[in-house]
Amino acid sequence: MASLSEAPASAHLAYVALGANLADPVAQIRAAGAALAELPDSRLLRLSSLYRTAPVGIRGQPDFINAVAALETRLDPEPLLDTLFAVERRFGRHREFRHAPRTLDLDLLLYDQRVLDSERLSLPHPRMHLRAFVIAPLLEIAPLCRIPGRGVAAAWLPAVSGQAIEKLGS
Ligand code: PH2
Ligand code: MG
Ligand code: MG
Repeated sequence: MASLSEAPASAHLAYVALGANLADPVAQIRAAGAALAELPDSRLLRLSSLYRTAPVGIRGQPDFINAVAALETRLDPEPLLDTLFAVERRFGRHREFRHAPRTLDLDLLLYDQRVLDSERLSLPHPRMHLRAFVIAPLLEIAPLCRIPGRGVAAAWLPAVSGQAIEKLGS
């Protein structure tokens, strides 16, 4: 009989934000979507449309391309974060300074309805509800999505309505 430690890990629902504003960001985000479909012990459930968005909280940078992905994963939050960082590195991300322009940024937004605050990872992502570039693509693929401590994601649309965002055709 299998011991408890050999029992298969259970499946979790995670949402990941994708962002890029260097080196053909549309191609970067498309390729990153394909990379998310290949993550170990995980399955890509949905990938939103791509959105062209004005930089939020930073000045003098090119527009971003953003999207949000839904993943089913058997990885725990921190190992999942490690695999996302590994994908960023494969896409040539160098962490020069906070908010430096990037070829690819993958942010873990939600992991089930888990609340977590470790040195490396805060769940839910602490600023996700204040960013049109997260809320709009998230609602496209998960209209009923809830953010722990913040209520339904849709309730935050008015708060981000001043941020420039344009959905790209496919
Ligand atoms: N990411 C940030 C800060 N500002 N603005 C937009 N439009 N898109 C982003 O992905 C983004 C941002 C920090 O990671
Ligand atoms: Mg980010
Ligand atoms: Mg990041």
